[in-house]
Amino acid sequence: MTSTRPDTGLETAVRFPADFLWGAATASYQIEGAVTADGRSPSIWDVFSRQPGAVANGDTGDEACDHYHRYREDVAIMSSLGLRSYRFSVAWPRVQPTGRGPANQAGLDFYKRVLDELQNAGIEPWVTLYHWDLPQALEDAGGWPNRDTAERFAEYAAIVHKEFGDRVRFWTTLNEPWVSAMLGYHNGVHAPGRREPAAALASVHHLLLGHGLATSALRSQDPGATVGITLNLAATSAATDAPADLDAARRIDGLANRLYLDPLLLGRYPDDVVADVAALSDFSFVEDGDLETISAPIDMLGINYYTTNVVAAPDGSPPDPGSPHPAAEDVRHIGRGAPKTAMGWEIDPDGLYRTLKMVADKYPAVPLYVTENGAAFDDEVVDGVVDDPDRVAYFDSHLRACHRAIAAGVPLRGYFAWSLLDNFEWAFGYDKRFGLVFVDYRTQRRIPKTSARFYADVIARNEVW
Ligand code: IFM
Repeated sequence: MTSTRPDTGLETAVRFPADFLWGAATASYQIEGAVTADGRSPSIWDVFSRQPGAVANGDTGDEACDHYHRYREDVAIMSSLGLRSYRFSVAWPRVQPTGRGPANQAGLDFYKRVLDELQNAGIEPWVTLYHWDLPQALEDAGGWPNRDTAERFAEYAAIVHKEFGDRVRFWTTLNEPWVSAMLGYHNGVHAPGRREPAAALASVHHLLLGHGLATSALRSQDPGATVGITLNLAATSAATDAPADLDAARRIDGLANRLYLDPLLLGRYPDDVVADVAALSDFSFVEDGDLETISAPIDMLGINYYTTNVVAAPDGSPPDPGSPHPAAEDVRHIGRGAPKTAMGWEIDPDGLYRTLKMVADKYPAVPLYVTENGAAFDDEVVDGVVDDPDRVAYFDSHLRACHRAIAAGVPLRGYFAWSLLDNFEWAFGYDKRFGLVFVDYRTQRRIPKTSARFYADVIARNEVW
């Protein structure tokens, strides 16, 4: 067959269900550029990325992959890979520049053009409504720690859905609320760069409330829409069976996974996590009826998976000032000694299996999608070619983990590679490349990597062989 099969020693072909949805994902600020075009206002990332030292090399999303102007070429690439679905996010500051009030038609029109192109290519669009580019005007009014932002998000969601609801079946409200809350408001390594633990916890609630309110707005406009949310989840285990290590794992699992899964799928915040953070917040931001709104049934849950957490009890060393975990900055994060990606993240395909299984076993049944999975490596162009065997092996092993999960009864319905293109990797700027397709940022030339051919083969065959 083709030459892209990695030499993993795992030569058993694993076939996916016939209707498995194969896709790739991107996000608006990471690829679009054109940050002042057609009435778009600044987002928190436009402002944050200009703060000295906030982003590697002082990079910004000003140009990014210039997808705003090159979307036709990009959809043609998707077509050549045989993608069945494309998951992208809509930039709130294009649609509602001040975060409230009437829509900016010119901003909506850009996404209409993208949808036209996808429709012509027969690629199913999957819209994420919020992938971190909050209009700066809303941050100036308090940002996610402010309850009104949840209401504003639902209003914006309704505008986007009213415009595109006839053409878009899959709707993700939020991408990775943990990142928005904890990196944005607790350790401040993401926009808006605040280091306010209590505000971070309020943000968690208002993000989830925004999800619930938006879900209800979408449903009232179209009861047939497929609506869900995407969480970044990571199976978390203790370094040893010592009770103190097990308790450290409980704390991090609580903050990283259960603080989101429990309210969304069980309708309550986990008591142990609320107790762990009691010195920071009394959760008085939770109002009557909020948890009913947050836990209204969803049609699917998106899971973004990159790596796992292995943790150990505090050992008396100073707490990590950069920790994203409020009231758990003293927990130690231990490596397993596995190979790492260029992000320094250990490669643990079995962790994807465990994460999917954990959700399927512990929570009421809901169709699952891996809405992001992928790896950054230090790619190079040699003679016009980008050969990325490490990324091919990463996809191969993680897809096999997905297949194992399906075989074990997990209702996994689709998989989206992160990312279609190399792009703006937030605080790491353009240094980290996650794409199936290499982007030369000087010329905007796109070069599909070996992993793109591998993934295209997987899709065409509906199997990893
Ligand atoms: O690039 C990000 C994406 O925006 C959200 N999920 C994780 C990716 C890799 O860090």
